[in-house]
Amino acid sequence: MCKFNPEYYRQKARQEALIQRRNHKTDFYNGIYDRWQDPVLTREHLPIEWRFDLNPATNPYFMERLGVNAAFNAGAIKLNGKYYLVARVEGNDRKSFFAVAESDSPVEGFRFQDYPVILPDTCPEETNVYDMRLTQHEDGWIYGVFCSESKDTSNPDLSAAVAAAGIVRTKDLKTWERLPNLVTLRSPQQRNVCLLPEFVNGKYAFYTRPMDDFIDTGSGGGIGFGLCEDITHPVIDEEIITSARRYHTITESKNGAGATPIKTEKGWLHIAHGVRNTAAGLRYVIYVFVTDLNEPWKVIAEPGGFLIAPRDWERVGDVSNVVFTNGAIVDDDGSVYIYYASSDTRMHVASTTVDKLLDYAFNTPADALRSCDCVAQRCALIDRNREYIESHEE
Ligand code: M1P
Repeated sequence: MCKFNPEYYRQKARQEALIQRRNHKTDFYNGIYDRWQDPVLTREHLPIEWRFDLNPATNPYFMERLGVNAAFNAGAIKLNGKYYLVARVEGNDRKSFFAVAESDSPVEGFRFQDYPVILPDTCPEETNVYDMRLTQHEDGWIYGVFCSESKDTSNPDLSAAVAAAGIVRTKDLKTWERLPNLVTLRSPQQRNVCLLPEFVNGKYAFYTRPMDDFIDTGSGGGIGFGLCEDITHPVIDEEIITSARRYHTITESKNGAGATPIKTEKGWLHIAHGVRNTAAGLRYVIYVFVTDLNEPWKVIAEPGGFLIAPRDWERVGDVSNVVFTNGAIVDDDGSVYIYYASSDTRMHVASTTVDKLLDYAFNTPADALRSCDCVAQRCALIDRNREYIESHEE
């Protein structure tokens, strides 16, 4: 009998071509960031051995035995010169898990490691895990904060669930120590929680997302901020709202922390997500705000509108009309790579620089909140441009 099914070689070759494909900037232009043509991770990047039984004796038809539906919402970190994405991989069975992909390049060539992340199974009620944010903390650990989802056993509704923030830590992205889930005394549920890389007043500082419910944030007013004394018994009492939800803006339905905040000379740069409702369902976009370096709960700049919204084929996927980020990498030369998923299906990259993002954050007008005032904002821009053109005419 043949050692491998011939299809194995075909699939392997296709995957190798996909991984080795060169990526290119698209001609999309807004002066703020570049969009790259090809997704950096898709379900087709998942190793063949994770999906197929390669033994022709037990798999004569070379069937996919454990299918993978999507690879998306990846945390990101650069370590020892390599770019790492810790992706949310979703099996055909709807359960998500984490898997590390690495590359020498920030925009192409990501290859999954040999095995998925093995999380210590310390939480028997946990059904699903997803959306890890990675923080290289000044205490020397790399923390991964993610959503830990369980069935709400107090609610007879079959779909009722509870979201909490799970915490792991590692030094090498290979061995992971699980810590207890974060307890937020004043919020029943949490998702999109992210750890700041530095202590604040000697404490661990988290951006949170207080929620009354699993999907709806309810009375949760936006992205929260809270301090915790001991990360091995993580408890947050008070949560202060930083970037607030607002009526008729991109954050009306909800918002949430995205990539781990980037420290800059002007403040902590946040690349977060905002959600509004539409007749076609929720629409997720990515936006920016900056918080004060010394008081990181205080927003000091928040440009109006979105930074990245779903475009073209990004609009379509398992949960359409969604772009979502939980990872970005800053390189030594100030380049920023924003890793974002489209429609809960695949991962893309957009590239920019810290300088451009700060210029964008501090010089883009804030949301004027009313059409009338938005028109005034736009007319002011037109006036300034007309003046500029007139004064520079030959
Ligand atoms: O389906 C869109 C996103 O929905 C959730 O985000 P939020 O809690 O802000 O609604 C998350 O489950 C995320 O994984 C998902 O991409």
